[in-house]
Amino acid sequence: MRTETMQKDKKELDLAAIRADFPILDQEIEGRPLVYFDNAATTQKPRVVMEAIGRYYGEINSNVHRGVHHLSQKATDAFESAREVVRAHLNAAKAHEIIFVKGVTDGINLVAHGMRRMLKPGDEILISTLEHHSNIVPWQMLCEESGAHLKVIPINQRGELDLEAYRALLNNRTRMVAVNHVSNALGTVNPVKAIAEEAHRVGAWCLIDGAQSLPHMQVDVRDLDADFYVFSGHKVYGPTGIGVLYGKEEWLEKWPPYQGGGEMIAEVTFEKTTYAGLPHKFEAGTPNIAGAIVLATALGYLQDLGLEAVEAHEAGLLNYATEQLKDHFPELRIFGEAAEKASVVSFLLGQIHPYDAGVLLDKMGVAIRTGHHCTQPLMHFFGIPGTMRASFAFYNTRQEIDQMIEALQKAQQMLS
Ligand code: 7TS
Repeated sequence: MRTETMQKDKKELDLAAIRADFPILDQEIEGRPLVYFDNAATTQKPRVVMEAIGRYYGEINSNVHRGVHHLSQKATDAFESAREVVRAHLNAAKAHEIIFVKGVTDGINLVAHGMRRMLKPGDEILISTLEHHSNIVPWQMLCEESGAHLKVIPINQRGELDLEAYRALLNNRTRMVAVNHVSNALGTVNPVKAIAEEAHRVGAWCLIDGAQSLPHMQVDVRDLDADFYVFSGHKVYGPTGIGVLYGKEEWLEKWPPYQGGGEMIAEVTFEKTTYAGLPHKFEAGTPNIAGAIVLATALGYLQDLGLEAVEAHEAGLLNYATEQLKDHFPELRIFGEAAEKASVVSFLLGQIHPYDAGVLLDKMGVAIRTGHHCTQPLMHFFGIPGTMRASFAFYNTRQEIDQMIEALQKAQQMLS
């Protein structure tokens, strides 16, 4: 597409060209240039994504898989092509292993639902201390219903999983190991390939929550040997309300549908309904057609940039931010100092409440997230109510980090 303008060479992104693709970034908040460092919550959308939404509704909007007419055929083709784009992006073996869902939360709930009938009292589900609530609560609900037990992989003070403890927790009652690939609160990159391998050794499945990995790195579900991998479109520069559950065919085929309705059936009588095959069995009702099509556009944009270049740029930002924070604020505590990290720095500044600092930073144009980041058990581990969190995307710059540091200095003066 516009690869030549966006990518000077394999290693360096053309930030001016990239930022021109994101009009929302070019604005002032309270008289200061907007610095958007809340990318772990949601990412901004490039022009091609916004245009693709308009094109869908302006040119081919129609329902899928049911019309004989022209537009329905076009919408169906575009929707199924999007599934193929996602398959290729994740290197899944088959397009019907890609299920369109609302997002990570929806995808994990689908998996937990699928496991309902197969769990026995005493079975075990393993998650980690690092998990987002959406990778905790569905499993708790499943355990309550089934009599299975929820076990938690501990972490060390740097925010890394304790792999020895993980191995010790695995046993022949373990049915599922569900962990995030990258922690949204600390930025820790977890060794998910090794985690999946260990899980398989005891016959357990491995679900990887990819909410925070897909935006930042090339993911190959077959190389990881993930049984399930979930991600949200809005965190990879696509729209909200669309996400993907990848699941190995051999498991998904055995499961009952998640929801009943149109689209997911083979034949319905009042006596008995037979279900459609994959992927439709899990996509009841009219799906988010535009969302899926435009998600493919967003993934295409990321591919055009080159994930190696994205990773290198973001690693530079993370290192620079970490150094600058440590240099300017001796009393600053960073939460999450894992050897492998991606795009997130979480911290507390002396006795300053994160919320107060967040409000003042906003007045200086800097958008960060403050609070528990939907990881309350992780905050309990550190004995804190929350942190300030800056999370970066490929369109962010070092100058923006300088603006955040300056704003933090002012906030500190005002609050202490
Ligand atoms: N898992 C992880 C690791 C996440 O970071 C998030 C969202 C979710 C699951 C849930 O994703 P959803 O799209 O279904 O809502 N994380 C964040 C965050 O860090 N700040 O706001 C949302």
